[in-house]
Amino acid sequence: MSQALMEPFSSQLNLETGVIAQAQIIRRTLSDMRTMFADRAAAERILAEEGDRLIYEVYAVPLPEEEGQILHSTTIIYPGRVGDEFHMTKGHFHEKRARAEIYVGLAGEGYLVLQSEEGEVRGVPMQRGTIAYVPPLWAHRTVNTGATPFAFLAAWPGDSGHDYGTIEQTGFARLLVNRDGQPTFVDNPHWRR
Ligand code: PAN
Ligand code: ZN
Repeated sequence: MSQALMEPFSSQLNLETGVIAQAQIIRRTLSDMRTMFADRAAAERILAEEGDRLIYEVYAVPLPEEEGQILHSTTIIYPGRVGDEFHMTKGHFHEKRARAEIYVGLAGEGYLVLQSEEGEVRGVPMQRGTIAYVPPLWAHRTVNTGATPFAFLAAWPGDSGHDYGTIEQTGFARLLVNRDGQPTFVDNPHWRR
């Protein structure tokens, strides 16, 4: 069977900021995630008093989402909190649960937070130079626990797909919050399987 040849290409990544030139940019603001932070009253207060707030950006290299491709993008999470909870991504399972992913830390500091279908949670600290591995079957989210933008590069199989609905419904069982200036995992009061 013959397959059409794709032209090789490269992209330019700014290693200090995480910005990829000529990428597709997705911006997620607080209003996109208003029910995902545990302190929903704090989210509504920010929206009413400050207006909407940029939480994170994704710079994606455009590629077909199909088997055999390696999709890649960077994520930049801006520093801040909603209530005590640090700014974070929405988080997702891969639709094909058996698809893994690699994250490479570029700037700032944060955590990769993973959750199994059974609700077990793990946290992997990340900084510039960290290679963090998301094994098959784990939902994953990243959290900026620092005072500067947290940026990382991600690469994953082209046929993974993204299941956001499960996490939107259940949330993560544990949250990363600020306790006396330290990032600390606490139980999520809204958690339900
Ligand atoms: C990452 C994420 C990115 C944004 O590239 O898509 O960090 O997070 P959400 O997709 O949860 O909004 C990845 O895990 N791709 O599979
Ligand atoms: Zn993923």
